[in-house]
Amino acid sequence: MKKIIVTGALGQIGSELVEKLRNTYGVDNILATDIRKIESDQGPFEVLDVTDGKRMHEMAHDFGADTMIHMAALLSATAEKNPVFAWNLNMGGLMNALEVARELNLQFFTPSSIGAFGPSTPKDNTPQDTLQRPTTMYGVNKVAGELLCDYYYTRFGLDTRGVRFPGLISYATPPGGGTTDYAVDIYYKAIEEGRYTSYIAEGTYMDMMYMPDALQAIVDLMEADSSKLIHRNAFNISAMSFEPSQIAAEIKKHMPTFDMSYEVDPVRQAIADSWPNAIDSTAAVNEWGFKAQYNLEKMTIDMLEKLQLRLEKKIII
Ligand code: AKB
Repeated sequence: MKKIIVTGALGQIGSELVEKLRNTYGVDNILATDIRKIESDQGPFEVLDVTDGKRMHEMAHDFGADTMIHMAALLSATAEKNPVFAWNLNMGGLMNALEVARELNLQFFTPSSIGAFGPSTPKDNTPQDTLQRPTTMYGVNKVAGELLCDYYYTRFGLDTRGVRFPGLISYATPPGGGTTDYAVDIYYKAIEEGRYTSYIAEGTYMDMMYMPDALQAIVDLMEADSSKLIHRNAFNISAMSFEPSQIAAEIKKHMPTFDMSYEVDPVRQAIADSWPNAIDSTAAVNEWGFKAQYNLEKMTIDMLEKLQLRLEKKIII
């Protein structure tokens, strides 16, 4: 049975991941940590600033962890607003986490992103191994992080693993500061106001995934047979690729009066334009059996139903 310490546990992925890990491995085997304090504890929780490596070491040691899942990081749009802070948090936090994992010999997971690609990367069917010259601070952090995780594996034999997440869509925890967040906001606004103004331009394709598939991918990769992993870190994974008018059309099937207009934000549009249209997940499929259950149609049905209930306060994960 694994004993896992999770950083960034109150973030968009972290909050749902902790729930899934507790259901999978048992409540007492998951230590959730975050820089913010949780309102109601559902299991072991500690306040942790990931730039404090000493405290991170103490917590992982005292908990008896054998695994670390390092999620704490700034997303693309926020990182662009404050690049120095983003470097210090994203890279400083990752270095601390890798060092703690090395010192305590923990299995290690951290996510990369489609943000690790840049304008010179092939846009369609983007290969697993390809040109990576991102033009954002977030992208620079992600490429450096991928390389660092590879380095800790080859240099120290640390069992590092990771994926390149696309935009993640969830009804449970709102995202914060990402470029792909429009694909979450649109569902909230559709239910609350019946209309949405997209900050991403029509025709801008990006990879996306529904949160249940993202969480399952983390568990599957961490459980995968190590000898089968050729890449280990930064596996391309995607469940769908769409542009704003396609998600709007899908919502309209269930809410015929829904209306979408555009007011493009040049900063987030430039980031989106530098990312692929659709990445190739073949390496993840072949090396550890990655499979997504949700496409745009199935996700939209689930998202509208669950979000409606949530906004009416009938359901909270
Ligand atoms: C973002 O938009 O910054 C993230 C990502 C794709 O990494 N959702």
